[in-house]
Amino acid sequence: MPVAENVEIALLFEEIADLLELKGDNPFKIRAYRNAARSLKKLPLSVREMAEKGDLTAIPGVGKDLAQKIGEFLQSGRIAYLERLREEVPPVLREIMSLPGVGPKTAARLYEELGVRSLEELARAAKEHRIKNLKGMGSKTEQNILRGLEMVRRGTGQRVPIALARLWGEELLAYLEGLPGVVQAALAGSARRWKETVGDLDIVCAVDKEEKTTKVVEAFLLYPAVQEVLARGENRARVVLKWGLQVDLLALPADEFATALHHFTGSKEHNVRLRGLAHSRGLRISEYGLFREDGKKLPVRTEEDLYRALGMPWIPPELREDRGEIEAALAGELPRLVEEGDIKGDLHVHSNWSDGVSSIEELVTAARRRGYSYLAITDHSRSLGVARGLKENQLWAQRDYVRRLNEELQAEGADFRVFWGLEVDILAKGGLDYEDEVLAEMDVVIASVHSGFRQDEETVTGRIIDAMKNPWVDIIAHPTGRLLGRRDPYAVNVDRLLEAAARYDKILEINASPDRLDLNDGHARQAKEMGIKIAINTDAHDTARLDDMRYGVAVARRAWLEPEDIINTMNGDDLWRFLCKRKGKS
Ligand code: DGT
Ligand code: CA
Ligand code: CA
Ligand code: ZN
Repeated sequence: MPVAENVEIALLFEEIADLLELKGDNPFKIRAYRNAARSLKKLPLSVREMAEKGDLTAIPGVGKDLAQKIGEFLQSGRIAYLERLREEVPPVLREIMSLPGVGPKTAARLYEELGVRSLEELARAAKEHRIKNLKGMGSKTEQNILRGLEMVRRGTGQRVPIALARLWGEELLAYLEGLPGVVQAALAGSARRWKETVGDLDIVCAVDKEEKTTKVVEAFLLYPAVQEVLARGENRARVVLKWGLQVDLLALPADEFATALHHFTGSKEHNVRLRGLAHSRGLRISEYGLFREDGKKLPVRTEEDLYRALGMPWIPPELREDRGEIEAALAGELPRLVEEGDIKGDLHVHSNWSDGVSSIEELVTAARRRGYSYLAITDHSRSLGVARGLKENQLWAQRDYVRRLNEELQAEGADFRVFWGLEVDILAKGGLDYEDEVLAEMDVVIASVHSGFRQDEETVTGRIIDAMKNPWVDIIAHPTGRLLGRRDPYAVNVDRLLEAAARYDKILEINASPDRLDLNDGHARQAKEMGIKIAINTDAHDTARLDDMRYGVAVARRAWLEPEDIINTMNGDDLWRFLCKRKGKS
C-alpha cells in the first residue's frame, strides 16, 4: 500500500495552498487544497490504484480539478501548476515561510509591510522589534523568528532549548498521528523528561499492524522539514530537520509500544538502575519488552504495568534521572508533582504601562480565559529607562487604575482579582529603585537584577542579599540572570542566595520564560529542601506569553515540587492573606 505516494501528493497540495495564500488568492480555493491534502493523508487506499479503477473524485474533498492534478502527478511525477506558482513567488518569501512557526500570512506581511528582502533583513527587523509592532503579531512571533534564524545559523550539533524542541516535536507528532496505520505517536527521550535542552528528539510510534512500519517510516521521511536522512531501516529512521535538529523515529506494533516508549524515554541512568532491579527479581527489561528468566515475554500494555512488575508505582518522566526517584517509588514516597492545572495565577507580568505590549485589560482577559483567579501586574521601576520603567506619579496612577478595575470585576461578580505590584530594580550601586514607603503600598513586590552583570561574586551576591533584607520585598525574580544558551548567570553565589532566602523568608521565582528557566531544576530542588517557597511566573510582556507557564511547571516538576511548595497554587483569598501576613499588614 503506497501510503508514501498519497502523502507526497498531500504535501504538494499543501505547498500549493501555502503559495496561494502568500499571493492572497481566493480563500475557498486555498481551503479546497488543504481539505484534499488532509483527506489524502488519511486515505486508507492507494491513490494510484483508485486512479486505475477510474474515479479519483471518490476521495473526499477531491473535485474534478484536483483529480486532474493528481492524475498529472501519477503520470509525470510533477504538477505544472505548482511549478508555475513556485516561479511566481520570490525565493526569499519561501525561505521566510520555511522558518518554524511562520506561515504564509506572516511571511507575506513581513515582505510587504516591512519590506524584508533577505533573512539578514528579517533578523534586523526582529531585533529592532519592528515585527511585534505589526498589528496582531506580538512578541511571540518575533521570538520564534529570532530563534528559528538562530537555529539556521548555528546548524547541526548544538543542543536545542526545550521550548523549541517541544514546539517542533509536537508539530511532528501531529503529522505522524495523521498518517494511516498510526495508532499513537509520542515524544520520548529528554524532550519527554522536559530537560532544559535537548540533544535530539526521540519519537516512538505505534502502528496497528506490524507490516506497516516501513510505510510509516517512508511517510516520516517525507515530512516537509526533513532535510537529510542519516539512517533508515525497516522500523526506524534518523533524520536532520531543516533547522539542524536531529530526530530518531521508532515505529513498532502497538503491543510493544509501552516498553519501547519507556526505554527511549530514559534517562540512561534511570534505565540502568531499573534493569538491575529487574534482574534481582528474575526479570529482564529491554526495549523489546519484559521477560522472565526462561525467556517468556510478559504482557506490558502501559508503563504502569512495567513499574508494577518491579514493585513500584509509575514514575513521572520528569523524575527519571536516578536522583532518588526509584528509592522514593519503592518506599511509596513519590511527590505529588505540581501540574499546570494547579496554577491559579501569574505573579510577574508586564503591561504596556512599561515595556509590555498588551494593556492591563487584555492581560486580565487572557488570564481569565486561562482559568486563573488572579494576575499580578508588575511593571518595571523608574531606573530601567530602556524598559520605560514607571515614574512615581505613574505608579500611583496605576494603583488607582487597578483599584477601579478590581471594583468593576467585583461588581460583575467575577472570581478574579488583580494584584498591584512592581518589579523593582536592584540597582547596580546597591539598594532598590524605590523607597520603602512606596514599596509598602504594593500588594506584591518583585526585586531583580537588570544591570551590573559583570560584577564580582561578592558584589552581586551582596546586592541581592541586601534586597532580601528589605521587609517589603516578596519575590526575587530570575535569581541567577542566565539566558539559556546566550548569557551565563551573573557571578552570584547560589548557596548564599538560598541561605538568605530561607533566613529572610523570601520567595524565589522559577521564571518560566523559555529563554530563562531560572531558577533551574537543581537549584529549585535545593530551595524546596531548605523550605523556601517558590513562585512560577512567566514574566510575560504580552498575552500570548502567558502560555509559557508550562515550561516553568516543567522545571518545578523536575525539581520534585508539589503544589504546597508553590505560592501561586493558592486561591486568591489565601494568597492575599499570605501576602498581607508576611508583611504584617492586616
Ligand atoms: P539528549 O538527546 O542528549 O538530550 O538525551 P536523551 O536522554 O534523549 O538521550 P538519547 O537521545 O541519546 O537516548 C534516548 C534514550 O534512549 C535515553 O534517554 C535512554 C535510551 N538509551 C540510549 N542509549 C542507551 C544505552 O546505552 N543504555 C540504556 N540503558 N539506554 C539507552
Ligand atoms: Ca534525545
Ligand atoms: Ca536519540
Ligand atoms: Zn520582568
